[in-house]
Amino acid sequence: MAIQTVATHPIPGQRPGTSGLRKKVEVFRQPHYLENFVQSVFDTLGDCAGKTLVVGGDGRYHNRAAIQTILRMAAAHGYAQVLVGQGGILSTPAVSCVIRKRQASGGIILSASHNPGGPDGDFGIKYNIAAGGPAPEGVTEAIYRRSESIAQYRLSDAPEVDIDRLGVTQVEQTRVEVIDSVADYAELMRGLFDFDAIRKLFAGGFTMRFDGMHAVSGPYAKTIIEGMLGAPEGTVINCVPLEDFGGLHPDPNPVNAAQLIELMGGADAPDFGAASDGDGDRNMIVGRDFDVTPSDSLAILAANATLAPGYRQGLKGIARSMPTSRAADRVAEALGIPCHETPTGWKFFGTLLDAGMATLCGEESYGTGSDHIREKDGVWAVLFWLNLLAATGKPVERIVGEHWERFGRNYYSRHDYEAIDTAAANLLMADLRVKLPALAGQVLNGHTVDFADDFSYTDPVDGSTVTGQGIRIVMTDGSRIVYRLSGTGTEGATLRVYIELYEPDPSQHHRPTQQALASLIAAADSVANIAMQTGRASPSVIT
Ligand code: G16
Repeated sequence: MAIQTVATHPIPGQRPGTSGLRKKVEVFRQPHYLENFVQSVFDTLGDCAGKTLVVGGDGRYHNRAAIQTILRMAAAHGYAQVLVGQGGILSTPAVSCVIRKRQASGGIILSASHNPGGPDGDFGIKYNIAAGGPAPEGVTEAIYRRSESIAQYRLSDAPEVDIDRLGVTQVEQTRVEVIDSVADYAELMRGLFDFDAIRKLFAGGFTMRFDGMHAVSGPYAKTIIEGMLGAPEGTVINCVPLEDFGGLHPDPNPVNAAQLIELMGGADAPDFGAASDGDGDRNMIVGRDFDVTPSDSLAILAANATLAPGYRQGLKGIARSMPTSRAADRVAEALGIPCHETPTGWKFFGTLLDAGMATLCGEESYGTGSDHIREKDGVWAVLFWLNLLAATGKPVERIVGEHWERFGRNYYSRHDYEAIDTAAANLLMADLRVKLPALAGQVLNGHTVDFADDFSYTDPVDGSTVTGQGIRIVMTDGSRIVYRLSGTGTEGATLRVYIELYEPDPSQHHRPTQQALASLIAAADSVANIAMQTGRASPSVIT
């Protein structure tokens, strides 16, 4: 074994987005591409000697090859220990859990989350810090700047490590341990939820379908839901992670998880349905012929948190991303706790969780989580719902209906215009910014604008400020229209339009969502000239 130094040159465009660096697989397979980025991470971190690094991914195409490269590079940088998930598999929440439990200095996650996999799909990489969460902006920007001036990288020429076999291999001075992908995470879940009550629920004939979408959560759900909680075999479907996710799009929303939605709408629907995404940090909750919006899910978990043993002592606060509906704000108000509004990106919750200012966090993009780790957590959210169903004995639809009766309903929808021309998307946002000052006081399809701005955020813990985080038009009746460009796409630009309407009247709580939001949807289109500026008559995806 010997450590080699390889000459390289900067490759443009290695700036991490909302959640790490995501590109097409073919981009990542270019010579030096992955190595440059990993070297930039190690250079930014400084001395790695004596430290522990966690490495794992969602099992998508290129995961195994990338892990071997990272192991050789970590060994060349003097890490004392690297912990790798068996088969290269670790869900994003499991990486966060292992970093925290084993006091690692950080971790590298290989995933492009919900983006499609396979040789023609996407790949991604991100660095998580010692607290277990995604590196904050300051760190990701430093990594990017380093990638712009990189001239060499170092790696060992050691042979490949057998990552399918549990155990220890020595690579240079580094102890590489292949660990069980599920064990630490499953143990953490057992401590948070009432497993006895959930076991009784299943023993009593309660039925469920969890769709792993051939992505990373399958093994976690199988071990915990079928194994530890005794749900019958077949409860967890599509549970083997595949390099191309079996051709499915592992984005758990009613559009991409159509198979589950159809099942839940049929005569033989199980009592409860759930799905998770590529890397296991997102979740979708479905009742019989009824899907729960992520914003409502956050609010409902918050309102009922004390039913779960891990949250019995109550919540310190709630945090949600700006475009997420304000349903959680109403719960926070009733509980007398703060509700923080952050930019999109789980990384913005980290400081609030570390400082004990928030216990639960959530995003409209099917992400929910808590201070148990520093990532959003798909299986955790499903177990929380199971705990809630077991404790109340009520079906999903009733729990949600009763929540609306108590707090009012925040009708909510997101319209995505995917893969549009980047210049056109930037122009649309720039034009909107120009219009902002004149919007206050205007009446848009019956909704009076209270204020309109481009969201900026100052972190109350570390004082860091970010600007340009999305345009919001807030109405006096509590409705909102929000526009922002996605930071996770890999093709052109994706415009996201988020529409929210607050309805306090219970007699109006059961209208079709798009119908209830129609006046705001039309206003959103005309204010931004979406059809004209993007050339698209309608959104590509409505959730
Ligand atoms: C990531 C971030 C989330 C964000 C989501 C969508 O999730 O961690 O905080 O809400 O992307 O971001 P965008 O609207 O910019 O596409 P994931 O599950 O993709 O890692």
